[in-house]
Amino acid sequence: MSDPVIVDRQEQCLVVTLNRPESLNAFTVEMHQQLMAALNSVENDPAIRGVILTGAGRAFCAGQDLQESQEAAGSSPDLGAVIERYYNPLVRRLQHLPVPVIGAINGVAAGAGASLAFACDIVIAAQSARFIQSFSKIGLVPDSGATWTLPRLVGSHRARALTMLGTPLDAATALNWGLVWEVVENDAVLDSAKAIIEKLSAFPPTGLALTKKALHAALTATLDEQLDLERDLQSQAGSSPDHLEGVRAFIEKRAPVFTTGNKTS
Ligand code: T3D
Repeated sequence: MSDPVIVDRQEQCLVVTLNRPESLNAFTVEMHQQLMAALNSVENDPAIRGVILTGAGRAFCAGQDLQESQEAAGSSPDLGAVIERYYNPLVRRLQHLPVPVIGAINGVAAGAGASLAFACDIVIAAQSARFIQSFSKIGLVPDSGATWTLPRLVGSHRARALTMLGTPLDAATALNWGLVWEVVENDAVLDSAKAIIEKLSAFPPTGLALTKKALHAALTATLDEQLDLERDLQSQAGSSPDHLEGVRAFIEKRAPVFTTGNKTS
């Protein structure tokens, strides 16, 4: 049997592919474990400048594997415990990774699969992508951060309709509503994501990592808190060798040579 997650290091980019196409890449425990191990590996490899998350076959991810859930149902599992053990750490991991995570949404993203897409830093969608908050249809509440990300991305009322009705949102509407950065031809989604990481790899990583941190904090901070945070992060960014090199290169009208890896501390 093939691995439920394929990890492919391509130069400075880590391509992580959810690989259970026969069940639309639905999450099993094994898949969670392999995905987390892949994301953890980024911390130990300062040369990695970005992660691409995508799916094998025609789907991105159909959320929790309901077959596996049903098999476990005999022992009446507490779904809150499943969330605590697997889904919440995953969303936190993505948020706190020091490199940008690009969601290459190659097809349908349903349940926690859609929530996972919303948790990525930049989302590229194939024309065939659909985002479905399927939880209501099976009597669950949206999880993996969707009740937090979705209202912030599309506004409270659209978030309510999407989560309560479970209506599939097509790629064009998702673009229009600000859920995705770009919609591309189906077979171009991975290359578009790689092109973004290639572009980002030319920039100093510390600044990008701190930008990610600032934007995340902004979602819950007051303006005063955010101004203070920007000051502190700018102190950190401004004292990095890459900032000095960037300014020097600009003044000397030459290409910069950045030397820092993806660590921020
Ligand atoms: O532990 C916990 O439960 C707590 C955590 C919850 C987090 C969650 O994510 S809950 C939400 C779970 N996900 C869903 O409810 C989505 C279920 N899937 C669908 O609604 C549909 O499959 C899609 C809308 C995503 C796609 O529809 P369609 O018509 O394109 O494909 P299909 O025919 O329904 O699915 C193709 C195959 O994938 C099919 O298998 P088969 O018949 O060919 O052998 C189907 O059973 C399988 N599949 C799709 N989604 C799942 C799945 N198998 C297991 N789990 C799935 N989530």
